[in-house]
Amino acid sequence: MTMFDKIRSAFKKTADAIVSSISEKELGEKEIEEVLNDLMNELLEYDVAFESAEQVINAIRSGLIKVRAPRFGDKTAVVNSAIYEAMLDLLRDIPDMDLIQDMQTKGKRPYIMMYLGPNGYGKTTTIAKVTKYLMDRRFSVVWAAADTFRAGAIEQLEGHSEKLGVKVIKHQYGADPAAVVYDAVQHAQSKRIDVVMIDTAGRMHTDKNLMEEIRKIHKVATPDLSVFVADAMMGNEALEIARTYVKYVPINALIMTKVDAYPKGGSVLTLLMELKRPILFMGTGQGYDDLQKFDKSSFIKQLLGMEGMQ
Ligand SMILES: Nc1nc2c(ncn2[C@@H]2O[C@H](COP(=O)(O)OP(=O)(O)O)[C@@H](O)[C@H]2O)c(=O)[nH]1
Ligand SMILES: [Mg+2]
Repeated sequence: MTMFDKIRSAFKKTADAIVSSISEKELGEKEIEEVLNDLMNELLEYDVAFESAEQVINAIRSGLIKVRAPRFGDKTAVVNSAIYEAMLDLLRDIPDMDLIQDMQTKGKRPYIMMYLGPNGYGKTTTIAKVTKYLMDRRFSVVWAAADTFRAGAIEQLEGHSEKLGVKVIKHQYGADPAAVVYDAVQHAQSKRIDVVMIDTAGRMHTDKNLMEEIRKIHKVATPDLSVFVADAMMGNEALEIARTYVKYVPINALIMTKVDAYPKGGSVLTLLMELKRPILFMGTGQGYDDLQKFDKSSFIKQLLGMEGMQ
């Protein structure tokens, strides 16, 4: 099982069933409803939230009703492309975002990125991956060890920094994270470093004091991009947590981690649809290069098993 296998098989089953029913006769509403009913159940099983699943079903229904199957020729392609267009249309309000393009548009040096989310979701690992991505493209990066709370957090960051050759700005454990951020930004300014990445302490959304603290760090940091790091395997829990975070700090983008270990696949679609923030990257493993740039069109093709198509 690899990423998205389950949800992909659900979409494939839908397309196959539609194709076989149009080869027998005109595509009737009754057949469509039966097939979509099955799809709905599978989407729910694979972590798509109820409201999102309903929207998907409605979009695909309106797409399929317009399908005129060719008498000869490739019915599968026609059906797949109707589903693809319906899905793309469904996501039209959610922009794609390219990190480097955003850096260039904002034109700020340093460009400040703040990473947010609960413990274990993959913030620190993702910071290392995105840093490698930027360094491979000739940008310089410095890290702010603003997780001064969890034992071992600074050492974990330093472990990555030695391998990648990145400087870490740190204080003692228990120090004010906002002060660490301030120092890191000063450092970047004086050394003309392109990007500051802020590793914040993981916190549960229910901890009001820690959530207030994140608001304060955000105020001092004035990040150009605050990223919520969402563990794909956590499904609806990640969605609820992100919804609370949004009440405290602006979240500009998402990174979905651990999609490699998550065959169900539905939470990526759910977070995208429910939070309406662009997904910058997907984490696809524990290595530094296990990072996939996200765009809606390739994502939908992945879900529909259409990767090879133009
Ligand atoms: N398989 C897989 N594991 C990941 C991915 N991203 C992070 N991890 C693992 O998740 C665990 C927690 O990551 P960490 O960066 O420490 O999370 P943090 O507490 O949010 O900083 C570590 O064991 C990482 O190796 C990913 O994309 N795929
Ligand atoms: Mg961490």
